[in-house]
Amino acid sequence: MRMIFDPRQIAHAPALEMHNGGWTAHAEVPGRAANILAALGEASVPVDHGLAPITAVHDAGYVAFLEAAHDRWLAAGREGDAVGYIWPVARRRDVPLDRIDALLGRYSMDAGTPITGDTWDASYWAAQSALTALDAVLAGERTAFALCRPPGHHAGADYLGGYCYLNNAAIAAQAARDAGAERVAILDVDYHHGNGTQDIFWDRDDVFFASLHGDPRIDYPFYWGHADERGEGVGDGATLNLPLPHGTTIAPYLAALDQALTAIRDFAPDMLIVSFGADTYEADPISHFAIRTQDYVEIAGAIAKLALPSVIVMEGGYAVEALGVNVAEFLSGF
Ligand code: OKP
Ligand code: ZN
Repeated sequence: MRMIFDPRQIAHAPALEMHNGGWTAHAEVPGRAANILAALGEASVPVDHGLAPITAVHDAGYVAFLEAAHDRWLAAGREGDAVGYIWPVARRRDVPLDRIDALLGRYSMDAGTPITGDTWDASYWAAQSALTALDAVLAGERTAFALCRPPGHHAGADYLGGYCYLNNAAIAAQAARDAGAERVAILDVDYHHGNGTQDIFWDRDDVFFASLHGDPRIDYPFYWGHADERGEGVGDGATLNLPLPHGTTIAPYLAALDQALTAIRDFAPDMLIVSFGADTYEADPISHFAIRTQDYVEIAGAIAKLALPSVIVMEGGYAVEALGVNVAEFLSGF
């Protein structure tokens, strides 16, 4: 199976995230990619597809902000990573935003996703990795794996959050549409709900979004991912959310997965994008399911039975020592 990764995805290393009222060491560390690479062996570097497929999904103002944010932060006399501290909950939408702090609030959803001097490059090349994995599948390979880091599924058209800056899965899905796939399904099996992906395709009927995740009544990202969210307008019914309780083991997980796979079969897509997070793992430090290493083969095997051309995009997974093995198990199931 083709694996895509760019070394420029490593340098992004935010120091701290806001956690339980204080700043703690950031969970989305460069060692995640190193551990996966060590388990997989060879990965090839992505082809540069430029900005167009990124701005086909993301707001141009947001992309310009993301690219310039850390320079503006430094120009404002700050040091370290750029993070917002005020969010436009009841905002004036007509006031042009000038201060970096105002922009950070406008274009972010949490304080867990700092922008470093290396964030733009890492995010850009993670997106290019997803696009290059898509190329392989469009050229006839059954499955390709994009080792995306930073992850993407929490990033919306005009916001960052949840360790995510550019939505790699959404960018690949849109690029698949633009390359001629008429219907694309995204299956999100990260522990957390893929709110950014859901938002991006919320009112569309050409991209189906299905997600299994920790119940947002008790888990991040709280404001999305509830079972009654089904899409809107022509997109009504093209979103499927399957929230699951803490402690979910493989049997109930596979039962929920079966529901998602049935819905995807009914949608009859030409292409599948899998947002894969290994943070469903029993020993993940920030998540609460009980999936074991050997279970990933079974999960992947069930997905592979769809027999669709599939692009697998890396999302979360924070038990760093076990991450590479869990990813390798998942990919072997394909
Ligand atoms: C990213 B991905 C703060 C918790 C914030 C953010 C989780 C982001 C997960 N106490 N957690 O979906 O793996
Ligand atoms: Zn996650």
